[in-house]
Formats: sequence, C-alpha cells, structure tokens
Amino acid sequence: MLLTHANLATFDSNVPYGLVPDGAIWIDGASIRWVGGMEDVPEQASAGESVDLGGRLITPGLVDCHTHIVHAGNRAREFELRLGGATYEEVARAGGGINSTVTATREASEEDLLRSALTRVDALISEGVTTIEIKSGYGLNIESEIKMLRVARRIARDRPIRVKTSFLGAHAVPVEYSGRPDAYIDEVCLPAMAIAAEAGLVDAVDGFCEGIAFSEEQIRRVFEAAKALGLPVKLHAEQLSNLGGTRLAAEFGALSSDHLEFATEEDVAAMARAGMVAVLLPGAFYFLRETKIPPIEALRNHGVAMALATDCNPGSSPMTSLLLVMNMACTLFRMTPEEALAGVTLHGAAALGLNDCGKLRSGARADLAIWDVEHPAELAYRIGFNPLHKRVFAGAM
Ligand code: DI6
Ligand code: FE
Repeated sequence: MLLTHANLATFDSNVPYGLVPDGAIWIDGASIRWVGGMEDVPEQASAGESVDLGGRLITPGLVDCHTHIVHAGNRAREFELRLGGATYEEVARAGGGINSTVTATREASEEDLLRSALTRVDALISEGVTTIEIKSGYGLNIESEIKMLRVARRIARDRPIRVKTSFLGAHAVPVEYSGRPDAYIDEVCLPAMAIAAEAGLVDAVDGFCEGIAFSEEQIRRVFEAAKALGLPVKLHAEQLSNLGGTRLAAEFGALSSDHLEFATEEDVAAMARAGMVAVLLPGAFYFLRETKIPPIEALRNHGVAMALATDCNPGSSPMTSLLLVMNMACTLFRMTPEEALAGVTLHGAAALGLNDCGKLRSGARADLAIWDVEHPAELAYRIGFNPLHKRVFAGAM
C-alpha cells in the first residue's frame, strides 16, 4: 500500500517534527518499506494499491507509555472529598485512595476488568494510539496482580493495539499489611513478580517511591529482584516529594522515571548519565492541582528525552486522551507542540525500550496515525477535539 500526498511528521531528521511536506509512505505487510517526498517515490511502490491523502498529516501511531488502565470502579466520591478540602495524601492515609481501587479490583472478575478496560482502551485507539503500557498494582496480592496482568495481555488479543506490561506490585501497602511494608515486599510483591515473570506476563518492573508508598530502600529490593529476573525497571518518583527515587532508578539503568514534579537538577543529571527517559504526566498534575512544575528547563539542558502519557488511573488522572495530555503539557508545563508530539511518539517508544515504532522510517512497524490537520502543531493546540482521520496498525488500516 502506498500513502501519497501527505505531510509527514517523521521525527527522523533534524528539521522540526522531522517534517516532510507532500510526502509518501510505502507500506509492505506490517512494516514501512520507504518514506520520502512525492517526487522520490520508487517506481516499484506505485505498482500496488495507492491512497491519496490530500494533504493530511501522518504521524507515528501514538504511544501511551504510562497507564493504569486495568482497574475496577471509580473514585468520583474521593473527587468530591478532595473538592471539600481533603488532600490526595489525606484520603490515601484514611484508607481511601489506591486501596479503595484495590478492593474493587480484587472483587472484579477477569471478564469485568477486561470489559471496563476496553472502553478506555477504545477511547485511546480512537485518537490514534497504537502502543500502550499497562501496569498492575491494584491487586496487591499474588492472585489479583496476576489477574490484572492477564487482562492486560488479553487487551492485545481483543484489539489492534500493542501492549507492554509493567509489574507494579510496589504501588501501595494493602490494608492487611498496614504498617508492615517490608513484610508485604517479601511475602507478596517479590513472589508475585517471580510468578508473573515466569508466566511471561511481565515486560518491566515499576514501583512507587513516595511517603504514602515505598521507601528508596524497599524499592531497591524490588529492583534487585527485577534485575535478577532480567527485567528492565522504571519508577514513579518525585511526584509528591523527593525521596531520591530518580537517583536510585538511574543507578539501576532504569528505562524511565515518571512524574518528577519534585525532581532536582541533580536528579536530572543522573537521568542524563543513565540515558533515561523522563515521563511527564500532566493529567495527574492537573487533577491533583499540583503547583510545582517538573524541571522542564533542566531536562532540556541536560538533553533528557521527555515522554508524555495519560497515567490513566481512577485516582489521580482519570483521563483517556493523549491529545489532551499534549495540550496540557504545552499550557501547564510550557512545552512546545513539537516536544508534545515527540513525547507521545518518539520518546514514548523510548520509555518502553522500543525502537521499532515512534518514528516514520524504513524498517519500522507500520503503526501510523493519519490526521485531518495541516500542521502538526494543531494536535496540541485544540482542546477536546479529535481530528483523527484513520489509524494504521501493523500495516492494516
Ligand atoms: N501515582 C499516580 O499518580 C497513580 N499511582 C501512582 O503511583 C495514582 C494511583 C491512584 O490514585 O489510584
Ligand atoms: Fe502512574
């Protein structure tokens, strides 16, 4: 299939957006065979089916590299409480917060979890998302953590989307282990990780390093176990305070450190040295009415790649729009529309350790989003408007 007369945001050259005006993409099976300007289309490419896109924009299929999209129930009641004055941490410490979603998720059947997650996944797909990361972390016992990860794998079978899973057993201390976080790590988190990894359900290991979750020392034990299993790590760090999580993640050569509102320049320098990606989550920043902005300027200065994701979860970011995330990144964090689009393509892929997507180039997967816009800046500019024309997943439109 040959896609013709499109503007291409390739992210594969040094011009802004890697833009190729009036370009074409030749798709062969599930991958891209050739990308370039209309005047250079190889003769062979014109032999098959050809689709004239009439000046539309093609970007890499979007990558949502940080989600908790598998979960049961919702936290609208907690939203009301917070509007009444309670803070996110107060709600969590009073037994609400993550633990209330844990109760609902433990009670839900695998079918119910799948059904509710698919409604959210479909919202992402309708905006051109072709790769999504999904975390466990609302089971917090062996059986329910495995259940969540199985549901995550089933999503990739039921929908045309690629799924990378992260084991997030170290998300919160469940009520039955209240005050005994170390026992929880030893008796539940580490055994669940080993069983899930053995079953092929884990692509990476994540944790939440925070006062309401786990200490640097506890996360270190989780990372050591992940390393022994040969799994890459990443971390929720510096979201509500600075506990040194990012520097720990850097020490383990983590894929990414995520949130980062309270990260310092020193943390950023450690990320740069370790080649990590910064995953910024403006939805959570917005929904929790955070006022401390992640160190964007330091990340730029140190050359740390900035990815953006929904953090789709019922407590701190109940959102299913990467387009809105892009707008928020620009309005709230003062990122540029180019950085925003790179954050949900090129750098989102890097945050998942993927180099076969997130760019339009020969040899990459044919995962594309085709938009009814003229210029790529329009994607971050509009609020609550979805200009997706068509989506191509593994070469299929
Ligand atoms: N940070 C977050 O923003 C989510 N998890 C985390 O570690 C929130 C999870 C929740 O509130 O349910
Ligand atoms: Fe998260």
